Amino acid sequence: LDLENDLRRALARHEFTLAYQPQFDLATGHLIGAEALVRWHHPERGIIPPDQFIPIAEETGLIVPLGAWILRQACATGQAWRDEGLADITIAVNISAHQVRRGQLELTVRQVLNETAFSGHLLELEVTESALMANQAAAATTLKAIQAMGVRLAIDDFGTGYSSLGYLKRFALDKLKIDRSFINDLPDDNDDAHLTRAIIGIGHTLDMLVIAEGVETEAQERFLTELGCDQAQGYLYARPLPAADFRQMQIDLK
Ligand code: G
Ligand code: G
Ligand code: MN
Ligand code: NA
Repeated sequence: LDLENDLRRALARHEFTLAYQPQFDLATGHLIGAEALVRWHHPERGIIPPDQFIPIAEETGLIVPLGAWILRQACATGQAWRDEGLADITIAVNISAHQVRRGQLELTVRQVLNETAFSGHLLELEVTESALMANQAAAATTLKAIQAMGVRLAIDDFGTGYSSLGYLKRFALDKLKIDRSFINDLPDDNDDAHLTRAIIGIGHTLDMLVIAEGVETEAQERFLTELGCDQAQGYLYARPLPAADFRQMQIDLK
């Protein structure tokens, strides 16, 4: 079992692909974005989910070149869809704490936007609470510079980290993603219903858009719409799709 060595070779061997999960505006029903999610097609083991190799990539530092590849691939794909005349949508890319800390992120984002001609205004970076907490001063500088390119920042898995609410004020984040653990038992679970309402209130108080992840049922969708949640993503709409399937979905929705 040597995933680490395999991981080192995987980039050069083009074993990674991105899947795209659609995001919808709850008020209009319009497709507004896609979250890019990495997949590893291992030659012997088949598809390895990111939960099993992202942690290794983080420990070994391989997340830096892998993360740059993911960002470039996502922006290039987004630009290819624009070149085809498909409607503008946001492309959301997950960023590890390690990528923020290593400090090359600002340069990488700048280079990728230049190389791909993708508009910074259509790019969203999803960071976790731990990425923001790790080195607050440095992270704030890096992320502010990235926002100056028009790129939006989303706080991912909100409500599951250790952090205080102070960082929400400190970082002027653009979007809040409610973790799917809060969504799962809606609308019946009273605690989750109240927490979700409160989280939406926090997001809106700080001028953030709020998106719910892991939306699986129409009852959840209805409840979130009533609470004024802005956007939703989840199996109710679609699983993460290969790029070709996502493109076809865009054409079908046109
Ligand atoms: O893709 P899945 O549907 O299995 O994602 C599992 C987890 O892996 C997600 O919660 C996410 O945090 C992480 N992940 C998926 N794609 C990426 C990626 O491109 N970069 C990083 N850093 N994490 C990712
Ligand atoms: O941590 P992050 O939010 O980036 O993770 C996204 C993960 O959530 C991916 O593993 C994706 O496959 C998964 N996911 C997306 N929609 C749903 C859903 O409706 N239900 C469940 N259980 N998982 C989902
Ligand atoms: Mn995410
Ligand atoms: Na998430």
